[in-house]
Amino acid sequence: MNMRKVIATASLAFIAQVGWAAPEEWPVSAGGTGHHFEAILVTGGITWLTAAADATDRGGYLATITSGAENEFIFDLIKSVPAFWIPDGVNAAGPWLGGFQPPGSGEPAGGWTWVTGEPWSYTRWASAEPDNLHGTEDRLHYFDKGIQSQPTWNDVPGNYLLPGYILEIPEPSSLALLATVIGAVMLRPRRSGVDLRETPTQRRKPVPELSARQMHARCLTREVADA
Ligand SMILES: [Ca+2]
Ligand SMILES: [Ca+2]
Repeated sequence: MNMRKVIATASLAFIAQVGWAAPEEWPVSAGGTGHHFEAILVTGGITWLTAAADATDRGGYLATITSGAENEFIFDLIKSVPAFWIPDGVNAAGPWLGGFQPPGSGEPAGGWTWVTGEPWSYTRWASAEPDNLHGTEDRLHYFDKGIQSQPTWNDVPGNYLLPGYILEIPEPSSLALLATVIGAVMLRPRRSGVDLRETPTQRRKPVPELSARQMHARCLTREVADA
């Protein structure tokens, strides 16, 4: 068992998960992809990397969004479910999505990548996002800025404990290929000796954008050197 597998297994051992509902298909007949989506609620919160590993274990991946219609379809799964949102009185932090910045990307908007390697063509950033706050934000999640119930996105550090994630499950025939592609995408460009892994000890309390300003010193993202 390699170190990556050890870390993923250790991380998953810490979380108790509750699937919110049966996966919902985005039908081809309705202009969709035929993929299924499920909002996964995680008691105590979950980091981005642990969510990504859990999504793989469930036969899918963190949701990737390449159109406004897809963004709206996914957002409808969670927009009226308070458990998926951490409000701070001004904004609300929602679940993880499958976007990330490989190390060395231009900031704040450069290098954004979907875990599947699909084109980063559509975006729905919240106003003034991505802002790479404190220089540590490189993972994507839903962020309801101003509590306006809009399907907008934000960048945050991957070690935040957000309330869950969106699972996307493709058609069965494409699963094996996608597993290979996702592995390749998530491990590609990186600085020498550094990769995208985390350890359980890096997990921190969930903090919405404003609170993050005070929490910065304790929320710095660290990366684990290649084994
Ligand atoms: Ca960033
Ligand atoms: Ca941000």
